[in-house]
Amino acid sequence: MREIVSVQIGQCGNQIGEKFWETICIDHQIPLDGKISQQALSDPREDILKPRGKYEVYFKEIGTYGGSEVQFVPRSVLVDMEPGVLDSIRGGKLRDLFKPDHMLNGQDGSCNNWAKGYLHQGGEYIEQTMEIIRRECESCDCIQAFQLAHSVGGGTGSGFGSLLLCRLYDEFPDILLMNASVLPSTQVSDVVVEPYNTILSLAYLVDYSNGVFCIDNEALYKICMNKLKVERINYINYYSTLGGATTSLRYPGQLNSDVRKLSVNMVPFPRLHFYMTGLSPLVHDYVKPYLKNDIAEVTRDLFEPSNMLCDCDPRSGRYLTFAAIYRGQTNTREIEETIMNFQNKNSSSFVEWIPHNAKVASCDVPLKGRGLKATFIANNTSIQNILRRSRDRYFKMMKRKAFLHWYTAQGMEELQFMEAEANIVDIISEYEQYTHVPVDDDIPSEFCELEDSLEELDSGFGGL
Ligand SMILES: Nc1nc2c(ncn2[C@@H]2O[C@H](COP(=O)(O)OP(=O)(O)OP(=O)(O)O)[C@@H](O)[C@H]2O)c(=O)[nH]1
Ligand SMILES: [Mg+2]
Repeated sequence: MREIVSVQIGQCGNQIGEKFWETICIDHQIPLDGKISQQALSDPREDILKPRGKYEVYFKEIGTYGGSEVQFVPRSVLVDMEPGVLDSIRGGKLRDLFKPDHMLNGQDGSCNNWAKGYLHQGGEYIEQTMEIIRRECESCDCIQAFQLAHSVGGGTGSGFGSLLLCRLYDEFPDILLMNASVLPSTQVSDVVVEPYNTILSLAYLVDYSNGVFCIDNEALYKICMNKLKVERINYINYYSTLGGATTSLRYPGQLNSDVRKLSVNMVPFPRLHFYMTGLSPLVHDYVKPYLKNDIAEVTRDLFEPSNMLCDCDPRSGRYLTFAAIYRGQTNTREIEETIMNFQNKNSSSFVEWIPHNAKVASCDVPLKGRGLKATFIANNTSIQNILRRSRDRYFKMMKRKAFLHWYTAQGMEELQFMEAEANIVDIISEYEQYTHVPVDDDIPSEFCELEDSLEELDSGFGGL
């Protein structure tokens, strides 16, 4: 079995994480308290509710006292530097699901300060967190990935999240590191120093993560206000992105894939691993009866800018690679043909130097109560617009060094800000480079030299 260990950090990480686990329980038919009686598990009747699919990816089974029940425990660690959010999880719908000693909270918080989350609070809690993670890994058969959920705008998710990412990278170099990272929007946030936290955190994501599933609050806000007419941005669940990406690991499908294969196929250059994610269908309930919900319609919507969880238009950039993962009754040939037609009609949107840049996976088991649904994961160069937006906001404050004293007081040096910013500027220009330059014009010089020397050799033989 190839397991995934989830870590959720800070307020945002834990709030979106709680929703994630609720949905994954529903998807695998595991009750929200994680308990199923032995009798129900051994009952051969189809109508008895039992876990379905490869739930072991996200859950481990523990027999409870007396052996009459089995407890399904999420492979999850919950960390926050303040007690509020974890307390509300302890008293909420999932109060009996998580292992109590996997919920670690401090009292003081990181005060929206990356430096506090990384240096001060980080130093205090990192060893305990790593110890829980090590134990969790020991209980796995063959762990495939870590999945980290956090925001980059606060102090804990960004600062402690960066430290943890770095430690996991050092200690588990063979295990994939996937981040579900929430990027800030001025529409839904009151954190003034967010631009600093974001740039510092993004620089770590560039260097240490293997894949960042970007969840942009700016896009969530627009989708919720304009499309779904709801006010809570958490209405859109991050299950849709990582749950989609891990579908093939959790259910047998027509075309198989797993997160490592996905990563190999999605990332042509190691630093360019910021994914734009999208969903289809993504409509208000009153529109649903008017949908055909067939492959053609779901696929068409999948490429729509308004279905992306990132506020950037994929048409303003080019697709390096992308993956489409379908849930529900599908036909692989039809999916492939539909996608190929779209690519042929919009060929300028796809880089021509990666000939097979689409990865498609499908799973016949639908999400409970849903029709056909698809998740889109794209490595599109327009993601640079989000990075640019973050950098511009950072630059305005940094020009006057506003609020910088909060960071230097924690022991940070200005140089660290400069280095992080330079890293982001570099990655923006790397994405920019692949937006415009046709690669034919850009043949590396060593190839040109090789061609010249072959020609010389040719003419030398001619003279003999
Ligand atoms: N999408 C989404 N964004 C959230 C949520 N909660 C907070 N955020 C965003 O996260 C950023 C603030 O980070 P938090 O996660 O609250 O901060 P934290 O990691 O707990 O760090 P500190 O509280 O500063 O120690 C802002 O950009 C918020 O808009 C949530 O439940 N969903
Ligand atoms: Mg917090």
